[in-house]
Amino acid sequence: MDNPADSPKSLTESNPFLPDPDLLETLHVSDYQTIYDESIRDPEQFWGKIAEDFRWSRKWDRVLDWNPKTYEARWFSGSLSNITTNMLDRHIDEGLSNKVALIAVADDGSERVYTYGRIMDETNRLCHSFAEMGLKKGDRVTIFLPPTPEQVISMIACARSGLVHTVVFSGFSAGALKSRMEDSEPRLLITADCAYRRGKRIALLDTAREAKKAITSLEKTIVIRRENPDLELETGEIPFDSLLKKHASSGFFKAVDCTTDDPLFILYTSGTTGKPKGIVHTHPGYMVGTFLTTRWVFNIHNDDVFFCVADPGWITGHSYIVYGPLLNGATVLLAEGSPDYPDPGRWWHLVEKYRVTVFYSTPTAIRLQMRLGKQWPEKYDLSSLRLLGSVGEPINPEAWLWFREVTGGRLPIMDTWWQTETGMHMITPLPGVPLVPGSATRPFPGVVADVVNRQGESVAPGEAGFVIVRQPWPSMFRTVYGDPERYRKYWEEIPGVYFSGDSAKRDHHGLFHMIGRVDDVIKVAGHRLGTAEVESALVSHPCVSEAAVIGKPDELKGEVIKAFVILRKDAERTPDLELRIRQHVREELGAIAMPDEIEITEWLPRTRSGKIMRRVLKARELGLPEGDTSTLED
Ligand code: 6R9
Repeated sequence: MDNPADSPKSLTESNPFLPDPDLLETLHVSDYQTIYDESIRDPEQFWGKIAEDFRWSRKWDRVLDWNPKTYEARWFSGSLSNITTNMLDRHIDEGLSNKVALIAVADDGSERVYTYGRIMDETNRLCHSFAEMGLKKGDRVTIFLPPTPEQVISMIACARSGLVHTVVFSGFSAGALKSRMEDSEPRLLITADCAYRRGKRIALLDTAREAKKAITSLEKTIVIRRENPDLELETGEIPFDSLLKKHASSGFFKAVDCTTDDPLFILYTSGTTGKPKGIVHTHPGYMVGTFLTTRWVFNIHNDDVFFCVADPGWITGHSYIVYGPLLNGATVLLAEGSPDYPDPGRWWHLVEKYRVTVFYSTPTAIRLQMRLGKQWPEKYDLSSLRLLGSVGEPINPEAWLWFREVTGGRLPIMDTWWQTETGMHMITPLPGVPLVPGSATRPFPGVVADVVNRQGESVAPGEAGFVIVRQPWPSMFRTVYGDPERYRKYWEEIPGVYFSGDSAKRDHHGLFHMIGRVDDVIKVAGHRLGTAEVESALVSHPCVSEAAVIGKPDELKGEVIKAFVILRKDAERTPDLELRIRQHVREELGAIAMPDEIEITEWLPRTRSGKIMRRVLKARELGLPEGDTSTLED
């Protein structure tokens, strides 16, 4: 389909989807433009007003203390707070103790239900255990768990104790877990004996044990025993259940006060170098940003049941399973497992069973459902749904339209563009605005985003450019852990503005149409990977001497990985060599990073200084013009 941004008569003029009249009556924000204009006239006043509604141990001196030289943004500077006070204490004091906070459905369909009161209770017990272990504010804790209540509670307990969690997606391999721990130097690791996927047991503890061998900072490991409650543990490993039992009557644990500089978490994400970067978020700004975006974008009210299909191991799960929804006092559905197990109706079944009102999914998942067929959603009663969301990669209009059609044909879809670094939605519709399939529409209030050229000037409508943000926003990342230089790079690419790494077009109505990354980041099924990471996994295979990786468009996953490798002279070329190399990447990084295709080659295009030109490989692969190749060596 042509990009609507290409034609002056855009879809907005011809055929936007207007909100349902019933929906309009329930909106928190009924007039986007007025609120947006107001928010931009004085962003500090705008965000300050939102922050007034939170509990603070000490209020801020300044809403924003911005240093344009170092790009350091200290939101709510001078304040003392803890995000969990606003997720738990506040709601419980307001009588929500018995309200369901979390419904967790495991791979086998078994369910566990947690009220706000129960989350508070288990969080407190865990906080007492952390204190007993001598953990102190600022210490790092690695959480390597499947999407389960224990994962959520571990995150919250760290936050409440002033500890810095670094959640590692449970699908990662020992190598990926190890490198993340080497960088963050945790004192504690929290893991489980196993995860489950499609009825299969995944030996998580073996992976964790393999990874932690070399981590000298690590003192203890807490293990959740899901399969065998009597599983024998090794020295330094403590069963989670024994800690909960031990502190059953230790009582309330007061949340540790945090300043604007105290990290809440580090989350590793891929960049252009081989080493993942530890994106650091802090309490007060992240709290205000995720609270408001959850509330306004998803139009959250007291009776909402919010289902986000991400894993809390990614930023989407941090912001829109754990922090944002619980700050809003909502009920969250957390699902382990896969969308097509035990059958392709799994998610629709969960929507029906738990009367889900807001369903936040990904383009790849929607396209997968399209492939599996309409008969699956049609089997279920989806009438509880009020609103849909999409995240992680550009959504093609066909998938957008299908998602809307199978859910009743009336629901608004919020195509939310944002990143690990931004912490919160940045470019996204609000439920009352006219929608155009495939467009993330406009910036969220308080966010000054634009599409620009290399000089930072806005490009003309219909022209592609870089997506940037001109002013700080509350839940922006504060630094790259241990690498402030890498943080500054985001602001130096085009001096003074935040450079996202994405390209987009704006149409004649100012709507954003996202295109994709302009750097060496690939999004495979919405998972963020760096070409360099995959390349270094490839060259660690004994048969591979050099490798280059590109993202190749794919109908289902958006992009898949294609790797070009040069073999070592002495490599034995067995028929299964490609497969073995692919398996090797899986072992090094995890299944999500496994290349779809390996092409063995004798030659890779390089600049005269020896850098591999992936751009040229990609152009050749796709049969596109190669662009400027003047730096290409002979
Ligand atoms: C939240 C998340 C960030 C990258 C981002 C962009 C892509 C995310 C998108 C989207 C088009 C959307 N992306 N949402 N592209 N439309 N609605 O995915 O964070 O894993 O850090 O990835 O994802 O390319 O730069 P993260």
